[in-house]
Amino acid sequence: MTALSPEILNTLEKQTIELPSWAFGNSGTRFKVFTTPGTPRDPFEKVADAAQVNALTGLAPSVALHIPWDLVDDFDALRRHAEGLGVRLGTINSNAFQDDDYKFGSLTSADDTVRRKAIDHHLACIDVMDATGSRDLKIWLADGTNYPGQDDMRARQDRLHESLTEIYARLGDEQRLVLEYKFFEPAFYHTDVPDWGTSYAQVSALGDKAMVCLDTGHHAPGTNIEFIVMQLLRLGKLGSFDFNSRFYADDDLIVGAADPFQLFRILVEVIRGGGLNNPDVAFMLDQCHNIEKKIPGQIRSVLNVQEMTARALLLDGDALAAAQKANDVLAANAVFMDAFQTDVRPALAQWRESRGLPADPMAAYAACGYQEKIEAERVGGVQAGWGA
Ligand code: AOS
Ligand code: ZN
Ligand code: ZN
Repeated sequence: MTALSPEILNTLEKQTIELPSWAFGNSGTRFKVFTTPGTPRDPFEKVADAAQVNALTGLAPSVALHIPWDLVDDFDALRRHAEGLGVRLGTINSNAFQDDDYKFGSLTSADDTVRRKAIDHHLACIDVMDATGSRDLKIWLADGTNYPGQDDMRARQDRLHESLTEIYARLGDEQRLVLEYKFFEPAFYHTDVPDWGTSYAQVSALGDKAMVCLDTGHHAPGTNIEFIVMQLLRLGKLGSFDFNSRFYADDDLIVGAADPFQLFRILVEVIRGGGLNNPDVAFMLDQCHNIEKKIPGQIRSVLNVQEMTARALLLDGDALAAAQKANDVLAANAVFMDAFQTDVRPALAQWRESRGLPADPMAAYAACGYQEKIEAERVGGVQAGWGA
């Protein structure tokens, strides 16, 4: 069995991954949303499910909320509910994409009334952050156009800057804004924040409290994502990750499921760039479990991140640097692949047990009775996005 050094275990012990509330709701594609027995009926139940993931893995102490999907009358009550279950409320995700008003744009809209509405929504999200104690406001925009000539791309970029400036000004000293980019969907011709460069340009124009959010599913196929990770860390502007995996587009599948090697390569650059366990670089999941059970889906996800982090920490930096210096291409690649191909699962299982956690959190969840309980108790769970 490959041993993990005390130094590596010490690093792994500090790792935290934020869970998205919407991962616990029903979801699907535009063809069909399947319902899953036991699906949460409100944000309190989503938080309770997220707390299960944390209890069994020790990896997920916070839950991201989506507004208005997770709007409640009393955010202080939701905060106390979370804390009572050993988790806290994390990033607040805004939503300027589900109203008819936003058909032609939100923060980029040429219609002042619509743009005002979108800005006000973000200001309201910051009010929520004040109540929940959240640090980050995550902005993902569906803004874009479908046809060449449909709108003036440059004017939209200018209006985006003006809108973000107003939102940024409302942030408290300890709060941040992270701007997520995505190369297409729902807009098919141009998207107003399509790539890391645009996000970087926009957040750089705002100030230190504005950072880039990198969703691993938001790039064209074949993109070298670890290069972007390296560059954003180098520039001090990588604020957060939305982890998931994809085969084709923004599939939002379990992180590490489609391409474990890519996850390894990303984590190598995170470690290289000082982004691991760095509070400036938030690790979050952005996934949907369309056909699998949601709680074990999230457990599998955080374990995948932990496992690949352990493998990346095993990379022999000295041997790699020596091979690189000697321009020994094959030796450098062999050092890299040795770390990737090391099975750390038995060592991680043993380590979990030594910390009072289940050696196999998936099996522990299946045996604990929680799934049966929620399936019996909860009737009429809600779809991710359109719930209470
Ligand atoms: C959309 O594609 C993005 O990944 C966002 O992070 C979005 O807010 C999230 O998927 C919830 O819908
Ligand atoms: Zn995302
Ligand atoms: Zn996405």
